[in-house]
Amino acid sequence: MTQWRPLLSLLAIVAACSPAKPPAAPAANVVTITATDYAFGAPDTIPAGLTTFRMINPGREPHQAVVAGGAGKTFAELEAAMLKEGPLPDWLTVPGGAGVVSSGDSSVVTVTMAPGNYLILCFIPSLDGKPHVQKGMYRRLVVTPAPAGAALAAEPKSDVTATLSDYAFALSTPLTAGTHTIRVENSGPQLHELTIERLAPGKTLADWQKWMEGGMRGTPPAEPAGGFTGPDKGKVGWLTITLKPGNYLLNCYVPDAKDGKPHFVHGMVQQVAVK
Ligand SMILES: [Cu+2]
Repeated sequence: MTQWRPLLSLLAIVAACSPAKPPAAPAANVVTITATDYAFGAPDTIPAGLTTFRMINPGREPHQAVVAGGAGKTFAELEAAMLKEGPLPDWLTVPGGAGVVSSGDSSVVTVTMAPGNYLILCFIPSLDGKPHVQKGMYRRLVVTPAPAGAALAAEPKSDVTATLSDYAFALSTPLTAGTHTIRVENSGPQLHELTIERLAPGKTLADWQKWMEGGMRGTPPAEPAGGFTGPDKGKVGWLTITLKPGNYLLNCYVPDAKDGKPHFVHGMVQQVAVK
C-alpha cells in the first residue's frame, strides 16, 4: 500500500494551497405564525437575529401580525401601551411584521430581531369596528440572545426597494406581476408600514377614499394582498410577495406621531399598476 503515499501527500499539499472558502452564511430562522379569529399560534421563544415570519391565515377574517416591543419593557408595560387607543409610545420598537392578508392567504416577511420582550398583534377591525387586538388577538414572544459564535444570516436578495417616509412611498422600479422580494427601508422620521391592497376591477384610489370616509360600508373597493408592518425609522426589512396583474394601493395606517391620524390621511397612500 506504500504506493499511495506520494499521491496522498500531493493531495494534502493541493488541499493546503487552495484558498479556504468561507462557509455560506446560514439563511434566516423561519418562524411560522398562525392567525385565527382571534388568536395567534407561534413559538413562545425565538433566538435573536434575522428571522423570516411566515404568517398563515386559516381564519375567516383578514389578519396581520405586527411584532412590537420596547427595550427593557415588561409584558405588562407592552400590553398596557398597545391595548389603549391613541398615539404610540415613543419607546415602541417595531422591527417589522406580516402585513394583512385575507382568509386562506399567507404573508412572508424577514426582519432583524433584537433580544427582548415583544407582542405579536393584529389591529385589523372586525365588522363591528373593534380592532382584533381588543378581542384578545395578541401573543407574547420572547427573543433570547443568539448563541455565542452563531454565524450571521445572509440578508435576503431583493429585486425592488420601497422607501417609506413622511408621507410617501418610493419604489426603485415599478412592481410587476410575479413573486418579488421587496427591500423595505424606512427613511423616517417616524414609524411607517407598507400595506399592499388589490383594487377591485374598475376601482381607483378615489373610490377607496370615498369608502373610507363613508365609514367602510358596503363592499370594500380593495382587498388585502399583504405587506410589511414597520420597520422602525432608519431600519430595513424584506417582504416576499406574489402579485397578480392589476391595480394596487400602497398604504400606511400607522397613527401619526403628531396628530394620531392614520398616515393615509396625510397622503401616504398611492395607486400603482402591476403589469
Ligand atoms: Cu406612515
